[in-house]
Amino acid sequence: MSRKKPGFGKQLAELHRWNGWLVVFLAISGLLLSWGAIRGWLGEGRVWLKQLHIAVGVLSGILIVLYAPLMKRHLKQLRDRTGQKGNLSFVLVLLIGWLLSGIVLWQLRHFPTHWANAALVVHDLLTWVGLPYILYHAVTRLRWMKQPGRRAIRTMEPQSQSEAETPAASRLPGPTVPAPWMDRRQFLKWSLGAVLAVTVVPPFFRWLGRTANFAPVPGGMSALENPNAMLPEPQPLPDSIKVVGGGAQGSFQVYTVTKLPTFNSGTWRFMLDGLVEKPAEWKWDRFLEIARTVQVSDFHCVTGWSVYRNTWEGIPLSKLLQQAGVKPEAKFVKFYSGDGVYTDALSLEQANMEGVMVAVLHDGKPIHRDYGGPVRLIVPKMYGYKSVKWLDRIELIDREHIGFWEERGYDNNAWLNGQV
Ligand SMILES: Nc1nc2c(c(=O)[nH]1)N[C@H]1C(S)=C(S)[C@@H](COP(=O)(O)O)O[C@H]1N2
Ligand SMILES: [Mo]
Repeated sequence: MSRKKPGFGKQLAELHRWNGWLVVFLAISGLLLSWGAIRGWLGEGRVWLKQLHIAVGVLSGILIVLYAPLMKRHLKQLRDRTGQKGNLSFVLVLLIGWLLSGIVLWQLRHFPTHWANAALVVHDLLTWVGLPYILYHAVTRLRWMKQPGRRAIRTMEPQSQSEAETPAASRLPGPTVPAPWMDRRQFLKWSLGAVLAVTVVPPFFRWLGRTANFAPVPGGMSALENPNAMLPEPQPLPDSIKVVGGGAQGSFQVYTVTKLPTFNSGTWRFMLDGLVEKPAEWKWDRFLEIARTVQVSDFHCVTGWSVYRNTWEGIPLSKLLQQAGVKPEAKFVKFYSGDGVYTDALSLEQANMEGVMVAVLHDGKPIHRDYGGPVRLIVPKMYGYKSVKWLDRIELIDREHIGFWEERGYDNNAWLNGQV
């Protein structure tokens, strides 16, 4: 210990301090990014926040690299302190796990699609376990908790013993002071633990339930629980009834940038207009008369989650366009959501790709309101933000349209990995 090179301890302390602040920033920005309810509210800020989160993550990676050469010596210093060694290893596993899964999520286009899903599970799991731990570690080590002089209750003990001999006037106010069963520090530790348990454990289990939901849910979501009052119910084709995909694996997140819209079959309309020979508008019952087909496809969101083997039933977009008669000037297809805010677009060529579908049923059931029902777009070869929910209008246009998220920084090229 005495031969310690001057500055080693200081170096470690500096690294620890910087790392602490980076983790604070990463925790706050990460929680904001994963909070579905504020997606729309953050808007463009969300894309910036994500970039910043990535940049700070890279910085923390650099700190790990800087720490690496010091680690051997640090471990030697801690050789008799098992607790601190355990803490150190746990924190390193956390940081490296976050870093590696973060890199996959950042560069998800360059990895197989199921890697992103695994990385997201790891990133989330480490957060649910690691963040409470780090919070606890930080708070219990704050200096004010260690000051013994602040443990005021203990200093009262002798007074209560000598109570009998003391004149009434000089007694402590009130009856005898009971011996404390817990000192201030213990009390704070336990209450902090309780607060963490209450705030972190339930969302963790909800998350676990969602992640573990990799088996088809028997019965799925019934139309009765569906807040959209769309009658008649669409009658599934035999392939939908059979659920040819075997049932979706994974769970959709409920993404929306507005309040969840609700529809009813009395007022709902679907429009196909713009540069077409035969513009059309359908009511719900007429819309259900258009011939549908069934396809099985995976669904991927750029934030990392996927739902595999969805059985979608709907109208192939190419068929709808063919029936409407696309005018030669038309170059792009614009999609409008019934939420009144969200839009996106595809080139005519992309819109005519196989699998692009105006979907009405998922796994043989009407699409639930939360997931874009009664009608949503499905573009299996592209990231989920092209799959406009609550689709109620398709317009043929002659120039490019930049969609909701693309306007806020998402790549207009939404092809899944490996394609351009
Ligand atoms: N109207 C509307 N459509 C939308 C979105 C949205 O916020 N509003 N989010 C998009 C994104 S980024 C994804 S990944 C999928 C999510 O579909 P889900 O909410 O059914 O899981 O919908 C896409 N379509
Ligand atoms: Mo997404």
